[in-house]
Amino acid sequence: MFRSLKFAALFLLACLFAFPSVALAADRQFSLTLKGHQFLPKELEVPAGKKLELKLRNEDPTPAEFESTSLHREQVVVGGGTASVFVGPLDPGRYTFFDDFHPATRGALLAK
Ligand SMILES: [Cu+2]
Repeated sequence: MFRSLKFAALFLLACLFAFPSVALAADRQFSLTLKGHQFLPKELEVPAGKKLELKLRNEDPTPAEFESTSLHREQVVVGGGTASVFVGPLDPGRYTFFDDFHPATRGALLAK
């Protein structure tokens, strides 16, 4: 299939860059948007017992900090930017989070 081992090695290397091993399967990725200092959705249902990636998107022009005491996570998201937070495996339950820069902005993960 490959003309040389060298080509095969380059191909494998290209694949590694295209699909970094840290990425989780699509069914483990969940999007959380900040807009008008509100979390969308306000409550996000996720599967319990699995490692998850929360993909944060801040559509406000000001920076935000996703923070959760129960999840032990803290992640700054610049204005107009994105960031990921990895959580879990979680026990079933409700895990609240907030924007530490705008503490009235609150939401929760519902692990089922
Ligand atoms: Cu903080």
